[in-house]
Parts: sequence; C-alpha cells; structure tokens
Amino acid sequence: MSKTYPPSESFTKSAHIDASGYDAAYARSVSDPEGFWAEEAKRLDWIKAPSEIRNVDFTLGQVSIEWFRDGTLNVAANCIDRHLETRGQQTAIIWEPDDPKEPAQSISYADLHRRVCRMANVLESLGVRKGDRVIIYLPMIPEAAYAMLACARIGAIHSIVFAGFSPDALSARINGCDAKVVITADEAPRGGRKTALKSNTDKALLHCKDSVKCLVVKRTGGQTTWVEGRDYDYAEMALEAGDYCRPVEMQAEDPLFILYTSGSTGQPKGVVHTTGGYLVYAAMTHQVTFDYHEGDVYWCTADVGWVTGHSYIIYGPLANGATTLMFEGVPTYPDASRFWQVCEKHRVNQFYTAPTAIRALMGQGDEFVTKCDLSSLRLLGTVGEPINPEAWNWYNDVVGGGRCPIVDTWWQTETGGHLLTPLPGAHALKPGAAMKPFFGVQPVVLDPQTGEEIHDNPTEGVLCLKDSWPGQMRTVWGDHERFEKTYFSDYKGYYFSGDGCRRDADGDYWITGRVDDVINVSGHRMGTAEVESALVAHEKVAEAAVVGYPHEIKGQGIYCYVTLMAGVEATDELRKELRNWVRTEIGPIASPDLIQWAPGLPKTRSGKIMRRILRKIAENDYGSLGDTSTLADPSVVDDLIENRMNKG
Ligand code: 6R9
Repeated sequence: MSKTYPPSESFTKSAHIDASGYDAAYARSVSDPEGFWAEEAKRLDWIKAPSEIRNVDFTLGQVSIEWFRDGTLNVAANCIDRHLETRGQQTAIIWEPDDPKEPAQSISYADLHRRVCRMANVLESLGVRKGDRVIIYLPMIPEAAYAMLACARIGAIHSIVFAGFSPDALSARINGCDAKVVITADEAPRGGRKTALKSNTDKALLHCKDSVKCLVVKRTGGQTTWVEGRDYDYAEMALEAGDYCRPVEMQAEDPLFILYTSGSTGQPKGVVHTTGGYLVYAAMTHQVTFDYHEGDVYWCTADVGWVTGHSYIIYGPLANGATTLMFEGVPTYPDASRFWQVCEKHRVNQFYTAPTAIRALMGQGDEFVTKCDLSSLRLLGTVGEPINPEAWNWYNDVVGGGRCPIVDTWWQTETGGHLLTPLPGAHALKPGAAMKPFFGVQPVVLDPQTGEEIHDNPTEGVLCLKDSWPGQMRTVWGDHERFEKTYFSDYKGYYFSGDGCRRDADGDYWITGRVDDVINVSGHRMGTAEVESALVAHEKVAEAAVVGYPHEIKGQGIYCYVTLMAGVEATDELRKELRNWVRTEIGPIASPDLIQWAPGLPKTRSGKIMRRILRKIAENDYGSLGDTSTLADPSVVDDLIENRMNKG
C-alpha cells in the first residue's frame, strides 16, 4: 500500500467540506438529485427560478439531457453584475503579461462590467444577436474574457479557437458553426515570440463566407493588412460604445458556448454547453474542489482556448466573485522560474496546472522553485492527464512545501467540470489517484467485453457515468446523432468517457488513460501510463511515452519513446539500465521491448502526447499518420520516423 496524505487538521477546519460532510452530501446527491440540485441552483441569480430540475434520458436513439429547463438567467449578470454592490472595487481579473517587464493589470468587477458592456455593444453594432455564433481567436489577454462574457451577455454563442491553431483549423471552425464574427488580435506574444493572429485570420477568412466580420484587438501594434468593410478596430469602436448593455434573459438550456475537441475518430466535434446547468456546476466545483474562500487569489494556468480555461479561469471563478489570474505566457519564459515568480508576485493561494508542465519544470531542478516565496500557496491542482507519482511528489514537496493538498481532477471537455477529484479537506490523497466522484456524479466501472457493471473492489475496466450531472455536454453542434454514437452507443444506457480506470480496495478511482492506449502483452492488460510512470521515475528520464506495437509472440510489445534529461548521454548501456529499471518497478511483464531516444514527443498544443502518431510509427505504419498539423511542433515526427527502432 503506497503512502497516503490525509488532510491536515488546520486545513480541514476551515474547509468547505470535510470527510463526513462529503459522505452525507454525496449520499444525498445521488439518492435525491432533484432536491440536491434544486438547492445548489440557488448559487446563481435566476431571473425566473427553475421548478423543473432534470429531464434526462441516456437511451440510444433518444438521448436528451436537460437541467433547470424552465429557469431563466444571464451568465454575464451572474459573473459580474450581481457582485457589483458588494465587491465592485475588488479585483476580478489579474492579468500577467508574457513579458515580466510589462506591467500586470488589475481589473476590478466594476471595470469588468464596463469593459464587457462595451464589448457587448460593439458586437451588437456588428449585427450579433441572441443565438448567433462568434469565434474568439485571441491571446490570453483580458479582451478574451470580455469577449466571452460579452457574448454571454447578449446571448450569442462563443466558440474559442486556441491561438496556436492554424488558419485551416480556424476556418473549419468558423464554417462549422457558421459564425458571424471572428474576434482576433494583431499578434499573440508567447514565450518571447509572436504569432501573427490577424494574418492567420486573413488566411482563414479566404475560405469563409464574405459576410463574416473581423473584430481586431491591437495587442502588440504589429503590422496588419486591413480589409475595409470586413475588419473593425476594437479599440476605436469601444471608445464610441456605451458603458451599459442590458443582459439578455436566457433559457437555462440555451447554448452558452461551443468548444471543438478531438476524439479518436474523424474531425473535431463541436461540444455544446448550455447556460444554467453549466454555470451551476462550474461555480460549485470551483468553490468546493479548490476550497476557494472569499478574498483568495486563484490561478489556473490553462489557456481559455481549452475547456479548463472556460470553466476554471472565467466562468467558475467569476460566478463565485473570485480574483482569477490570467497569464499570457509560458512556464519557461524568461526562465523556468516564471510560474513561481508569478505566484510570489500576486500572492497566489490556489494554483492549478497540468502534469506535463510539472514534469518539464521538475527536469530543470529545484532552485527555480525554492528561490521564490511560495508561502501564500494553500492548494495545488492538476488536470489533463494522469500524474505519475514522481511528479506528484515533486509538486507536493518542492512546490507545495508539503503543506498544500493536491487535487488531481479528472474531467473532460464534454463534462464541463470536475467529475472525479479528491476534496482537499475531506480525503486522504494518494499520489496519482483522481479518488472520488464529485457530488451527483455516479461513476461505474464496466467490463469492456461484456459491458456489465463491476461492483467488487479492487477492479479495472472502462469508466462510464450512469447518470447525468448539470455540467454535462448536451449535444454535438449540428450533429446530435454523432453525439449519441460517440458517447452512448458502446455501452447502452451509460455515458462512455473513453477512459479506462482502476478502482482500488478502498473504492478510490485511478485513471489509467484512454482505453485506446491500453496494451495487451502476453495476455496481460497494461496501462501505457504505468510503464511511462516507471520510466520517468528514473533520474535520467525527463519524459516518456509508451505504446503497443504488433509482436509475433506476445501479441503486443512495449514500445517506449524516451526523452532524456538535459546532458544525459543516450547509450545502449542506458537502454539496458532502463529495461531493468522497469522490470523491477513493475515486473518482467512490463519489460520494454524497444526503447527509442526521442529528443521531443509529438504533442498537441495543449500539451497532450499524441499517442495515435506514436502508435503508427511503432507499428511501421507511418504512411498513414493522419493530421499532424495540430501538433505543437510537427518536426519531431520526422525525427522519430528516421530513428524508428524495429525497421524492416
Ligand atoms: C479537462 C481536460 C480529457 C481527457 C480525459 C483523460 C485526460 C484529464 C485527467 C486525465 C488522468 C486526470 N484527463 N484529466 N487523465 N487524470 N486528472 O483535460 O479535458 O482536454 O477534453 O481531455 O484528458 O484522458 O478523457 P480534455
């Protein structure tokens, strides 16, 4: 049994939820979901309070998910207006620019109200009305938040395209949701470099309807070309725009946003989230998971281009009247100390990031962390992928100084908010475990072959959800059939997450990764994450990705791509050493068959390793790599192909 980390007495004392509080509230949330969520809905200011709480059907062919159906509200009014009286002068958003020499900004709730109203009026003057779609293609600047909230204010549906995406990806999304307006900036500074967003948008718009308008925020003042009658200068228009714009009354089930996300097949899907349920869920999870208290400074390092940025930089925190930090830059610019310097500078209390960032920083040494004053930190969080125990321990010891609980939050674009996570004042943490269901969430482990629920512990299988929660996606934009097929057809009557998981003897959940990443070696099923975790536990390994490849005798063999720590020599000796290392860490069945030195791994711009590509290379099938254009650095693929291990 590995070490567990119970919450400290002092943390539990002031926490929103302690252990018995969790047990009681969880039990109620599943035995009386109507009563539970009717109560939780009161977190929001409704124009008309809902009387119908849930209408849910997971039956294939008639999947339908509705929460708070007859309620009406406005998301922007909930995130801004209702705070004005009590905290108008409190900082809503701290903005920290890419370049630390540029001053940070503090935007109060009163400022935010004015800015969002102006942006809303600008959008209205461009013809945007309730139900219209607006694409947001911006850097991590305050205008991105204004744009989101301005859309919500007038009932327009936003769809954010991460600023790292190409013109092709952008035009596909503009056309996919038939957007009226694209909001962009001249350039996006990141890590000391600049991406020419306006010029990308110009290219994208060549493939879109002529009627699409382009609203341009000037971030750097860089050179742009201008198309009269199509392009509009945001700063100029905002000067003219009025300071007030009335929030539109929305139905709870009116769409709030669309966010495109990739699945295992086909083109990215437009995940649709709606107004009432999404906001209740984002607000509640933000408060409870991060144990957010009035006055705290909270920082989520994600980009608003991903769901984490939607729920946990903007909507959840602002609905709670929090101070939320928006960071334009990257963890390693100007150097590997930047995250910690920002924490020190703004006295951050809760810090939420991704394991990939933790691993990258861990490889740079402790000094970058220890030279900063991190005494303000009270809680740490991770999201996006399983965290290996070494990274967890480093995060805990070096960043958190052993004082800060770590919430390992498992969720997806599709889920709107956290589904599995420890609650920091309630649960004894286990490094690498996503632990417990959030309130109202009913995870089940299914046998992937039979689709039957497994009730005994410990166990392992595919992770499904048996019932709905308010933050669940409602449909795929324009393609409800695809929604049903993707999530409700493999296991009838359940929402299928696409992830595998383990439930230990205590009933705690451990995500083992996407089920398409599970490999079967000599009849033994193994999570590639397990082998990866073992490899990165070795002091010379910075990062590793493991996939299966066809093996004559074993069925599948284990193929490892390994990135070494800076300065470590790649030798055959070291290969042997690593193989033995994994054998002793996990057992002989996990012994790597092939180890390829990888100077870089193919990652999406959000930092997820693209295992699909690594599998193809390992399988000798690199003729059909598929779309590599969304990779952060497509050139790493060529190097991997060149140096593939089992040639011929
Ligand atoms: C929020 C987000 C979703 C996929 C998900 C899973 C992986 C996310 C995780 C995790 C292990 C965690 N994932 N959180 N795996 N532990 N705490 O990341 O959304 O980009 O849609 O990705 O990410 O595989 O299915 P999204």
